[in-house]
Amino acid sequence: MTAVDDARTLLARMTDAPLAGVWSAPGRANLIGEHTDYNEGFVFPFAIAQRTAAALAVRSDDVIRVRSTFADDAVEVSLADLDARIAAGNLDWAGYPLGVAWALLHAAPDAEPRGVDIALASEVPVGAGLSSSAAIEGAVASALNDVWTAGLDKVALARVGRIAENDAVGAPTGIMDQMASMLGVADAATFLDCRTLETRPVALGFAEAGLSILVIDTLVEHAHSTGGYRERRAACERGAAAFGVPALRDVTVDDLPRAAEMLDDVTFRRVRHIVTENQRVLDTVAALDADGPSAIGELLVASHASMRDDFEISVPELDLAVETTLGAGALGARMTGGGFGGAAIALIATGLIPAATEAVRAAFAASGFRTPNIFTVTPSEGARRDV
Ligand code: GAF
Repeated sequence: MTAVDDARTLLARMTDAPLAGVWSAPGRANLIGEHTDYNEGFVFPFAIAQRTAAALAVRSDDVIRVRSTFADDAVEVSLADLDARIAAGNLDWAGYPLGVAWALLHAAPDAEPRGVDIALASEVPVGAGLSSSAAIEGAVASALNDVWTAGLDKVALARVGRIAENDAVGAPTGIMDQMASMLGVADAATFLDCRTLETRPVALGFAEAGLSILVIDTLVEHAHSTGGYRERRAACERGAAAFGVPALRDVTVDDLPRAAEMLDDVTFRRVRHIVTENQRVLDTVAALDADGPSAIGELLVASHASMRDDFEISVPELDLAVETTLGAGALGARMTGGGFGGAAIALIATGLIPAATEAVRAAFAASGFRTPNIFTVTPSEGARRDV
C-alpha cells in the first residue's frame, strides 16, 4: 500500500462524500548546503521517493477536519475560527495542515475556501531529517490550491508551507525543504538560490555511475522549534550585522580573515561554516556538471567536518555513521538536514551497500547506540496530483 492508497482508505472512514482528489509531496534529502537557506545562500537538495499523501472531500459546511495515520484524533476548526486557532497555537501535528490552510488563505485572497475533510498518510520517516513536515505541507498546499482554486504556482506554495512552519508551528526554518518537496525532478537535485528562489534541476546520474545514496537514520530525535537551531540562526544574524550586510550570503571566503578579527570565536566559526558551505554548494554543482557524481565526495566530507567542528550541530551517532561509511568505501558522507540528530547520507557504490550497512550496524552496537535505520533514497518527482 502506498501513502496515496492509505490516505484514500482513511478518508473513506471519515466521510461518505465523494473523493475530490489525492495530492502528494515527497520528503527530501539535502545533498549539500546546510543552514545556508535562511542566510539567503545556496542549497542543493533532492526530493525522495517516500511521499505524504492528502486525500480530500468537500463538506457542506465551513469546517476543515484533518485526520492522519500518524495520530489518533481528528482535529477540526471552522474557517471563521482559523486565524484565532492558529494564533492560539498548541495544534501539535495539525499545526502543519491547518497552518497551510491559514497561510494559503492569506496568500491567495481570491481563493474560494470551502469546508473540507483531509486525510493524511505518510511514507516519510518522522524525525529522520528527511523533512516529513515539508511533505505534509506540500501535499496539503497542492490539494487546497486546487480545491479552493487559489491559483498559486509551486514557488508560492513553497512559501505558504514555510509560513505555516514558521508562524503556525513556530519552527524558525528556511525555505529549502518546501522548495525541494514542491519542485523535485526525478534523477536530479534542485540547485536553489534562496535569495532569488531561482532553481535549476541538475542531473545527478547516480544510477549510470553505479552509485547510490544510503541514508543512516540514527533515530536520535531532533526538533527545529527548539534551542539549537534558533541559536544558530541568531549567531548568523550577529555575523551579518557585524558586516553590515542583510545576510551572510553577502560574505565571501575572502572576507573570513576580517571576520576572525571582528567576531568572537564561536560567532566566527558559525560564520565560517555558512561562508564555506555556500562555496561548497557552488563547487558541488560545478563538479557534477563537469565530471559527474564521483567527483563530489570530498566536498560532502568537508561539509560534514564544517558542521561538526564549526557549526557544532552533529552528534556522536552522526559522526560515527559518516566515519564508518567512509571506512566502508563511500566516496563521501555527511549529516543531512538541521542536525542535532536525524540522518546521515553516504554516496557509495551500490555494490558496497550490504557491507557498509553491516559495518554501520556493528559500529553502532559497539558504541552502545540504538540500531539505526539504513535505507537508500532515490531522487524523485516533487509535489503532484495523483488522483
Ligand atoms: C531544516 C530546516 F527546515 C531547513 O530550512 C534548513 O535550514 C535545514 O534544517 C538545514 O539546512 O531542515
